[in-house]
Amino acid sequence: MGVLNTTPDSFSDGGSYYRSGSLDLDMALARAEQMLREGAAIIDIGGESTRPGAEPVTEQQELDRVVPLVEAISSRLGALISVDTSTPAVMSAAAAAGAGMLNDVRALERPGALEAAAATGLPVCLMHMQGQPGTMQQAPEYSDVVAEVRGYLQHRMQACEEVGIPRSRLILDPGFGFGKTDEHNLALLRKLERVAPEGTPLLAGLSRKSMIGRLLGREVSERLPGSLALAMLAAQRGARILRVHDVAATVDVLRLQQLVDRPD
Ligand code: 8Y7
Repeated sequence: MGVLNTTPDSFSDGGSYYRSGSLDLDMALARAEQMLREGAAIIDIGGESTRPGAEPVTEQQELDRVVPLVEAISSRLGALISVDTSTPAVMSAAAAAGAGMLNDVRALERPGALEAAAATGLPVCLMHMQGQPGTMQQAPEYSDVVAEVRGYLQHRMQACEEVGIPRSRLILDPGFGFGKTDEHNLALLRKLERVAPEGTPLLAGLSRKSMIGRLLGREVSERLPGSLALAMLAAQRGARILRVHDVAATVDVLRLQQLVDRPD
């Protein structure tokens, strides 16, 4: 899954598709096309930055950023598009514009999100987060992070099933860096298989994250080697989808991992 951010304030590729304050559709399309050429199977499009301190967006701003891009990519490139949103109206509009999957860092907890997601009929990624984006890193606390994340995701799966989103349409994600210390993130990665019940696919987002910065002392622009190492570790522990910024490099790593780890 390649990341295509449409927010002017994303921490890793912020503003790159903005020209005098508005989204440059052609540039964003070119970037999506490049990621597909490099081997991405899914393009993840988001219109709300979850970075601490990011400007809150209105529903209309999110719609304006996301919907035209979903429309352009689905009609011109025919790619599988995931929409990173927690907003019910954006879920409905994105599905109508051709999105093939929903990615919600709030696991459909916003009022109306469960029902809106169910009505689209699309697969949904449910991510765990402790707290809210602005303050989640202040003092994350767990007694058993793996058990708590797994328990939360199981609860959300149940809530989905109750509104008619079957288990077979769900993907689970421990939410690396979302209300977690480095120790929490490391424990979740170490025990990744235990985060999801057998048979439910796992998604992992580790690309360029600040845990790499802290553990290795690296700026965002220096985090590719760390990102690749964590991508491979996650794949070896059962992650089926990796959310990444550097598609070509990650595909190389995964091709080799699969050649070595294939069942004999
Ligand atoms: C994740 C994510 C982000 C993640 C899923 C970043 C939108 C922060 N991270 N979605 N989104 N999982 N499912 O560092 O880990 O890219 S935004």
